[in-house]
Amino acid sequence: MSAEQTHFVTCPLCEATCGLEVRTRDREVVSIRGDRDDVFSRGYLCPKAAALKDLDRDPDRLRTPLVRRDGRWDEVTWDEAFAEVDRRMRPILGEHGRDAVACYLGNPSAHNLGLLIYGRVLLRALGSRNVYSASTVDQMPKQVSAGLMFGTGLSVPVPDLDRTSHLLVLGADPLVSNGSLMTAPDVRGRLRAIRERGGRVVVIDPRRSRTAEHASEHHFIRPGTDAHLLFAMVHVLFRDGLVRLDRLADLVSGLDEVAELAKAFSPETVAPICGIDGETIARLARDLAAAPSAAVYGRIGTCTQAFGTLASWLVDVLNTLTGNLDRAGGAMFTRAAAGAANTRGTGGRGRGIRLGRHRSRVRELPEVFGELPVVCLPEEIETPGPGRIRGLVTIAGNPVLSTPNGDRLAAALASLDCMVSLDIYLNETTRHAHVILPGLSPLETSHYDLALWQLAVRNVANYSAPVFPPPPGHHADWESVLRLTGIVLGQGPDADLEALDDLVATQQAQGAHATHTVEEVLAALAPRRGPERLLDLMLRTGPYGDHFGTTPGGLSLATLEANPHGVDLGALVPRLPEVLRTPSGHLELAPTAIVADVTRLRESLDEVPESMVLIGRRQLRSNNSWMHNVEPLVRGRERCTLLIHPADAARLGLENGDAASVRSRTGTIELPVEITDAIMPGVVSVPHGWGHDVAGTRLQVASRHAGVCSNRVADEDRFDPLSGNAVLNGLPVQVDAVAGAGVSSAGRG
Ligand SMILES: Nc1nc2c(c(=O)[nH]1)N[C@H]1C(S)=C(S)[C@@H](COP(=O)(O)OP(=O)(O)OC[C@H]3O[C@@H](n4cnc5c(=O)[nH]c(N)nc54)[C@H](O)[C@@H]3O)O[C@H]1N2
Ligand SMILES: Nc1nc2c(c(=O)[nH]1)N[C@H]1C(S)=C(S)[C@@H](COP(=O)(O)OP(=O)(O)OC[C@H]3O[C@@H](n4cnc5c(=O)[nH]c(N)nc54)[C@H](O)[C@@H]3O)O[C@H]1N2
Ligand code: SF4
Ligand SMILES: [Mo]
Repeated sequence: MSAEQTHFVTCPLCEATCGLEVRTRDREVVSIRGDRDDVFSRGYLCPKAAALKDLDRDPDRLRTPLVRRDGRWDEVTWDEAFAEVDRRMRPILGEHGRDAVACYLGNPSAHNLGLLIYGRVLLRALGSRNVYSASTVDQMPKQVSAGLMFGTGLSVPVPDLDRTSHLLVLGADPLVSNGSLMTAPDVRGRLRAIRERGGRVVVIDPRRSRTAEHASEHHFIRPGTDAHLLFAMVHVLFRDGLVRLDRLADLVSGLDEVAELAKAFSPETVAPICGIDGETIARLARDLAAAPSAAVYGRIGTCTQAFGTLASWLVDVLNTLTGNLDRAGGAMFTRAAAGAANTRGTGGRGRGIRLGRHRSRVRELPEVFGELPVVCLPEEIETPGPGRIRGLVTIAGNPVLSTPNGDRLAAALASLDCMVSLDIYLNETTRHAHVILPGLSPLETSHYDLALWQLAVRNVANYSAPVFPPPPGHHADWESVLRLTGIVLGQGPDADLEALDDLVATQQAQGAHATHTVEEVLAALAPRRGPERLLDLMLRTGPYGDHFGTTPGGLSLATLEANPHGVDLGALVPRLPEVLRTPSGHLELAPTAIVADVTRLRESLDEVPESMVLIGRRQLRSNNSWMHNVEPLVRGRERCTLLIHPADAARLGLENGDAASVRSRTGTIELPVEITDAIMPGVVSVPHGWGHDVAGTRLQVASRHAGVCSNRVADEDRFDPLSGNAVLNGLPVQVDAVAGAGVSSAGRG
């Protein structure tokens, strides 16, 4: 037995990017703790970090490629797997064209350096319009509003948590989710610090969430009405003369238009819609304006709803109108060390974003950032005609559980001529694949959070080498993606990966640097290959980079390798106007597309509210649909429950633990109720990602803690028109007691 070794790595499981200290002996994990010296997380971690060990040794985690033949799964070699992919994929591309093969990219691909870099390479080589991702069941509204206002899709202002004196949170529960579009380890500690320095945390949520419990103030809001509330706050700012743009005055376009639009949304008008009284709404606006510094922050609850883009836009309108955009303690732009579109070129002006460059075939929904709304995926597979999807590659995604009307999608997947899944489990989605290409254990993968450090509350950079060497011959995800690239390029199943990788590196090095030739750049990056070579390129040509010697002392991957606890690049700094990439060079406060959608919001003022609506919730010991096969995380009492208010429970004759049914146009689920006044009357909540009672999977633990899939009742016909994002919160549903199913059903039928 050899000596113990200590590794410092960044946890890849969620957006908080905690630094971990992983002790190992041989191929065994001895312990996982928070890395106290991590420059960002300072020792913080959540219960999921320890589950990395269980995930690593989970016997169900796939370790060999699988090919499905006559309803049976055969373990095959990598060469056999890619030969099978080529055999199935080639005729589709040849006979039906590029659009006949689709891709779906799931959430973990945003936490995976190799997939972030090489995923794009595959998509470009494939050239299909049928690109889908978890983004349109998540943050697409925020990307659309940020893109239109500031010029790139990831120019999302993040709350300057460590300096703000007032934080207004809508539709987020960072004490449970550990934060999103706001990369910040230990949100709990950071929010506590706001209150300890005399500031306030105000939470708007239809449920008294963990975050709400720890806040200074919480208000219930009727789901899906955040845009109404935020517009009314804008209304108050204009009405009471509280708008102050300060140094942004010359940069902002569209101020008068916003003032005009807000007129229809007085606090008194929206109060009955939001379920918050007019005086409270006015006070929320005045408090925000009066705070020495303040940030408005909205997340899943404000995105995955009918007015997702409008709500996301209004969050930053409020940040701007109160003088809090781009100043310390307000909502600021991260200046990431690598990969950010808003650090490329000179800045201050750019091409902006264009939406709807093409449309989906069946419903003609517009493209957003090169992808189509995932609510279109089932119909694009089912509907005959030219351009029909016949082949699908899923990359680290489980859309059967994560996207609306998963049952319809599952049936559609079963009809594909070729489905290839890059995944570490045989689950509800990948069971429909013909070939599964398993990625590595997270402990066998290097990590640099290319996407999420673009949204961090401090500027940080941190690289982790793999804890364990990958098993010999096992492909990392990026290598599988590169081999698929070879296949869609027509080079067959065994294209020269080295040559392909060199080609990718050469392309990325072109124009990457002003004073160095491509050959010089490539020579400087040698002998690195794969994701490390491209990460080094991004770091060295990034805003803190060494520019291959031109900026001595600047960052490179070598710097990060020498600093295993990360490199702190400081608190966020003001970046306007340099951060902008809009064609006008202005901050577009009233983008045309968004203004046009305000009509829909105005019309909703006359609608009669639904009597019962469904929302979701996240759970600390869970990660969307895929950490449920880890025993320590699912142990204990049933967690897939329906939260319901006592008044609603009484009306429906439900008692704690009784079974209730939740029905919508698309389906019905049955689950036990948990009666609580933490949820607003007229609202019920079901967590997503459950529903593991599906035959043909290899999830021994998860199938014993199956729960039900809330997306059975999510309707693919409900989406935010600007972003194509699915509506997953505020869904109208019918709730009933399930006759005879409860334990305490005395006196009821
Ligand atoms: N009703 C409702 N639905 C929702 C949401 C909601 O709030 N309510 N939230 C939405 C959100 S925010 C998101 S992000 C989506 C998530 O939607 P998806 O990304 O489609 O689903 P995940 O559950 O994250 O599934 C991740 C998959 O990746 C696999 N995987 C994990 N690590 C790796 C790896 O390193 N390599 C490979 N190749 N595979 C890996 C897992 O086994 C799993 O199959 O769900 C959305 N769905
Ligand atoms: N433990 C854990 N952590 C996670 C995940 C996980 O599954 N488990 N998933 C990760 C992912 S992929 C993401 S995207 C992030 C998401 O991170 P968060 O956005 O913080 O996600 P939630 O915890 O679901 O919080 C959403 C809140 O919105 C509220 N809400 C619902 N509808 C509305 C509405 O109409 N208006 C308002 N104002 N509020 C509403 C819900 O009650 C809930 O409290 O979390 C990430 N972190
Ligand atoms: S909060 Fe997120 S990043 Fe931190 S340990 Fe937990 S899962 Fe990992
Ligand atoms: Mo997400």
